[in-house]
Amino acid sequence: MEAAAAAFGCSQFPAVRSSSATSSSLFSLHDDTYRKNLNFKSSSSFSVRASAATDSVTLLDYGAGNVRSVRNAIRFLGFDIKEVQTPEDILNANRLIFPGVGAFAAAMDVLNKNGMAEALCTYIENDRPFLGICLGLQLLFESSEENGPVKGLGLIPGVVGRFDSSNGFRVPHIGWNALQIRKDSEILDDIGNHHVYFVHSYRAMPSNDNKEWISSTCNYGDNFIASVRRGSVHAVQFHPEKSGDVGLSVLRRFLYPKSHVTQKPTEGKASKLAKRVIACLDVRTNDEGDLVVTKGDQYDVREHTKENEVRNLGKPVELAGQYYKDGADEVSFLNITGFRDFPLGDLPMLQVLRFTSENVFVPLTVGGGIRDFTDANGRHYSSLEVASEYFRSGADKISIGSDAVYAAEAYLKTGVKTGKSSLEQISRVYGNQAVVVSIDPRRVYLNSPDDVEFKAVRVTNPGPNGEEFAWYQCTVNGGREGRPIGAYELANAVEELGAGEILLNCIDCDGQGKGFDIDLIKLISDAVSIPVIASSGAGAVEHFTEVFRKTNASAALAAGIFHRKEVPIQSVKAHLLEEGIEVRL
Ligand code: 1PR
Repeated sequence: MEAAAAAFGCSQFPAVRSSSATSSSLFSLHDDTYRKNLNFKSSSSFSVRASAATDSVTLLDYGAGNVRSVRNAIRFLGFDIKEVQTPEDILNANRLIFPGVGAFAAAMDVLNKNGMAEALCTYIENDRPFLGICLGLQLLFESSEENGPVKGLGLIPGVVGRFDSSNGFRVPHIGWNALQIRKDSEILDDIGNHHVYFVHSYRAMPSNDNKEWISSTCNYGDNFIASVRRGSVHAVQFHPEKSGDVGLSVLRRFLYPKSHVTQKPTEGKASKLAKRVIACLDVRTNDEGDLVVTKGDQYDVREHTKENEVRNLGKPVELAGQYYKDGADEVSFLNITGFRDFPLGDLPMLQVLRFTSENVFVPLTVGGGIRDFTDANGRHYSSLEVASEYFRSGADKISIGSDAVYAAEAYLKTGVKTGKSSLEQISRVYGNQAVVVSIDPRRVYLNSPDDVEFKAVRVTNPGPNGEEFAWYQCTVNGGREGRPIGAYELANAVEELGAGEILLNCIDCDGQGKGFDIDLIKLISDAVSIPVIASSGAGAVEHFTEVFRKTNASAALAAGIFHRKEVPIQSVKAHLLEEGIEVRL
């Protein structure tokens, strides 16, 4: 099953397999115990629930995936969820939501085996209210090339194929892109001017045979099908449950057809893939045992006082909720002591994810401590189990730091992909779009690029002794240990090993507020064909413009300026917009 679901480039959020070791029973303590320790404020502090539940919606979760975000969004909108247990539950549904997760072949296999494929076809052919999401759209087509060809439900003419990365477009297609509305689609009314969140490597293409179905397209190199509609049957390639207010409004229109539409999305003007602005929360336990958001200077997170306490900049769940409200396109949590603590022993971090994902409807990434681990009792946990628990708790992507460095070093030494590293395993099972590699390099100045075996660049600002070159040495364990590998070599290796995105930090710039390391970001974003997130050093709105103008970064991440409330996310976006850089509003 895991192998079958090996969703390379699969177009969906991570599929989560059950695992006895990480079953939720392992974490049976009640949420309330942790709300207190996390200083968690009730969700009502940053969300307004829709009117009380008047109805239920039937959810087709065929057991291969993590549909926690869809569940959270449905509940947030005031609906109860009925689970599909049998094909009859599909036929008896009032409204059916099908959030496809995992790989096309694995999904079809499950649907065919348990009789649900036939029930789905009957339900849809009878024009019953249906909303397919992501793979839930692709499965309606005749077939897919994903690990295939594999036959789909065959309701819509066409073949689902992979994006072509040869024309310079990064694959997976990750981020907020604009829709071109092709026909009246009820659930998409008014959102043509807005960005919605996509994450996929496969897509269906418009043709004469399927044109009657198409309600919107999206441009990413080619025009692909972003949504279809016929009568009461809708399906979308993007993720409404991760598309903020605009996405919630799509779900609301499906759940409350024609009436009860209380909220229109705000004004916007979208035309292509937007540059993302990401808020990052470095999280750790302070000396009093509370989980706090901290932020260091060049990775030193302790105050320079007599007490030398961990800098406390706020509460993780509250800050994440605030950044969502402020317009962050994604929120990242980095468990910065994860390298020495066992993350599955770190229940508060998992609870942070659970509570955050109930109210934050943009992608959540979590990193820190993702590796194989043997506890004091000799019980072995694989990195897959660690990642699985993060996904199950609400993460959409996981981020690997130290362990990816070791994997890349081994790969470059032997030239052999063992398939055993955490990066390879998680990517194989969950798809590369779910795996970020976080790089923590330190600049090392050189007089000549020939002084080192790693890729060096001519630096914009010479070093302290007039050095004109530098290489970027990767580190592990929160910057504590330098490794014999450069950021350039690491980035290329981890792309080959299955990373879907790179989070590119720079220890020298971290917390300095003097701007991103443009030389480094240009080097890496030109070297790989997966998206690169520029991180470290943002101190003013102009720094974001600079990084997007001068490099091929797909996103820019900041921490300190947001936590210290020096520059709000809205100001960053307003400035980017003024400078002609497309962002999601
Ligand atoms: O090695 O897999 O356990 O992952 C550990 C993760 O924790 C890595 O992603 C690593 O970057 C992060 N980390 C470890 N120690 C620290 C530390 O600060 N002492 N945080 C740390 C690194 C990186 C950023 C930061 C930006 C933006 N933080 O994402 O938030 O540099 O900051 P700025 O805008 O204030 O300049 P593993």
